[in-house]
Amino acid sequence: MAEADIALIGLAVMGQNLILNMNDHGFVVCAYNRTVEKVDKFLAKEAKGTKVIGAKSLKEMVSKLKKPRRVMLLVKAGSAVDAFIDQLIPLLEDGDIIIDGGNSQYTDSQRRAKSLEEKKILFVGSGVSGGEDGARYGPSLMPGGSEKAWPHIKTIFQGISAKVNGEPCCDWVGADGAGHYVKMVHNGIEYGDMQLICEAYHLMRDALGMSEDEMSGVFGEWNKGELDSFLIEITQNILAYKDTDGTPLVRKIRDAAGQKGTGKWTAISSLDLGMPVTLIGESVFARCLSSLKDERVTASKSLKGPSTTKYEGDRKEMVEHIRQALYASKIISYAQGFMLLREAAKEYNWTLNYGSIALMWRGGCIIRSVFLGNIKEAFDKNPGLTNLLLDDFFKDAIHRSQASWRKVCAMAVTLGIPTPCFSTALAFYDGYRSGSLPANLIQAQRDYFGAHTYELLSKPAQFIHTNWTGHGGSVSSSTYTA
Ligand code: 2AM
Repeated sequence: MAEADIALIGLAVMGQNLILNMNDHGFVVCAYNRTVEKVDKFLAKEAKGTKVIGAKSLKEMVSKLKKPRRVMLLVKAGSAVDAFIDQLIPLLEDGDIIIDGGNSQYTDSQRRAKSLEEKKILFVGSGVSGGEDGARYGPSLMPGGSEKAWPHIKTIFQGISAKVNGEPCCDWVGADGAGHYVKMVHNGIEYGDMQLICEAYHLMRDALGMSEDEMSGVFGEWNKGELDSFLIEITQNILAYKDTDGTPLVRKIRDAAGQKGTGKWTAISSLDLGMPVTLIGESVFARCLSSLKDERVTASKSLKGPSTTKYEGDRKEMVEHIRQALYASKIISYAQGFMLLREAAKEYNWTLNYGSIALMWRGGCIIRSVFLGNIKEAFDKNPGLTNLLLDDFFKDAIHRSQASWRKVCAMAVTLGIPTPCFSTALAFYDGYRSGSLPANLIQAQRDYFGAHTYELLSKPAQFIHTNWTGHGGSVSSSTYTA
């Protein structure tokens, strides 16, 4: 009997929690897993007393679904997704929907959407963020793909997603891989936010000599203002957390950061599209540098820095400067993230609604913050906004905080404490607001050694070659574009 609203394949914790979330919202879910025993286990334990049903084969699962059939995959990204899609195709009919809610690369979603649409099956690649808790009680959902699928999944998706002031943190993102692309940029921004918090922590710890409890208090204060966000909140809690011996646990954790790749993908995409998303790039490299722990320990014994890392001025004032530096850098990071989204939309023919993307990130996900509400307002006010920095709210905020931001970067450089993201954000800001950069000299150098030509300020779009040395030819290189 066709009784289930949706099937969900993949009973790891994210899948299980999404099923229970859907059940809470009145949807009947049919659960399936490659290792079929997990279905019975789930029904007998976590899903006991719910309306969730199970299936022992894909055929049985499909037979239990209302039409058009909705099948959501929450399995390991990569070949497992393709394997399930291949098995599902012969079991599905025209207009049925396959949703991939895993951590897939957007390029895979682009490929899958195209090949499934050729088979008249609708494909949705959806970003799902918020971790286990989000999946259970309200994730941020970023669905993209075959737009015809949206009316059939909208009620379920917006029903189970996080809400902010009653508005769902889920909306249609765009065609083919747009959902997974937006999720990827979300993760890149998450890398940046985390690194910015770490730089603030590093300065407070090493330059200001603050204890974990003191720093926890500072993050608690920051969380009451414009930096109010999930990541600041958990940082407050982490710093306050004591190990069994009463000392802060964070102090004992090896300072070598792991990564799963989504930050790196964002950086790669920004290089591919020629967008200066410098803060996310630096945050990925900061993790890479941290993971060279043994090399760093060796180097620390021979490479000298300034004689002290201690700041001698007013600590309380400097804490406020650091807060402002963090806020300004965060504005730059999001401005860069949205620059990347805009360029990707152009490249891949997506119609992205930037205000609605900000709302999707406003709740449910790891980067959720009050700040994203301000971004949504900026795009609501002006959907054609070319850069977040040009919005009055953010422009004023940067103007207010930039003196502090410069002080913090100067202090970090003087004391030899690395702040790659604070610093790159400031360098970007100063570059972006420069009508004149020294790239005229780069053009001259390129023309000098490679006859790559240049344009004159007075004659843009006319490419000229100069014979700089008096020898060599006056023939320009027109094919060399590296
Ligand atoms: P399993 O329980 O049978 O291992 C997270 O790992 C989820 O992805 C699990 O539901 C897991 O199924 C599934 N999974 C991982 N690799 C898979 C593969 N190659 N084929 C099918 N499912 C896979």
